[in-house]
Amino acid sequence: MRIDVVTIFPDYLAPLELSLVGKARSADLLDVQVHDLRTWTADRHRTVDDTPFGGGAGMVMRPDVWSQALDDVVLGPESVLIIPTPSGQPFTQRAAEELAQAPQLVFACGRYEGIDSRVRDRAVARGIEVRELSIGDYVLNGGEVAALVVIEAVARLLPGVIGNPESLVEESHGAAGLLEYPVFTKPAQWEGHDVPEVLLSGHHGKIARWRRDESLRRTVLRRPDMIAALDVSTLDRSDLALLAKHGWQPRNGTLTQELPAPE
Ligand code: JCQ
Repeated sequence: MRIDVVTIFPDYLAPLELSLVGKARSADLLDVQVHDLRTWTADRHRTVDDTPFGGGAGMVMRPDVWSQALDDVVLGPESVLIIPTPSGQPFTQRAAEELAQAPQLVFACGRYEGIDSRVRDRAVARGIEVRELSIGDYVLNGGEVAALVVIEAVARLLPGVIGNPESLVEESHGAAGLLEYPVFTKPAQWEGHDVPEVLLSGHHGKIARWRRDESLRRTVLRRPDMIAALDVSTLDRSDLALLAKHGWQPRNGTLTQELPAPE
């Protein structure tokens, strides 16, 4: 895969030299190029922004500079243009899996109040797939950190990047739709905290059941939205019994939470 990042702060992308993404690049599994948007300015001050039409605080990134940059960087009709923004669709593991199939990802990292909306419209009009993505409900100063997040989530899905691909199927936000169970390593007793006995038992059936229960319990407590999204046909009787104890009842193929009893 080829990834291009266009930004006014190329140094912000330095972590792409490190760790898993850095190794994927060294192994030629991934080609990452970071570009300074100001390369495509035409004036002496290398201006990338201007005041917003309609008034208001802050500045907006100029469409002419961005279109010059994207015309040079986007390779073809299979490329995906990603614009990190708090007003984008939520970035999820499913989105990472889709993006991992593309031959090229181009990240347009905006700053100030964002990029003139016609940059997106023009790319769409030219048949380029554009994804405006949010990595969460908070505001960053620019798209660079969000681009790092998306790149790391996608890079680890590329063939050959992770040694044991088995570890990609069991983890949180995998197909099961549940959070991961808690994990432990040696020593079995540490500072008065013991590893749960079942994990030392060698009884693989009991261990699998315990882990499943812990995943369900965690998801109930931390992410009720994920419980509501479960497909009941993927749940066994033991799952349903645990969920019932937490007030979740199957109804029409999904789960609904019973109302707390009135006083
Ligand atoms: C991404 N959650 C927050 C901020 C405007 C393209 O326009 C803008 C981009 C940003 C940077 O992205 C975020 C963000 N997901 O702040 C403002």
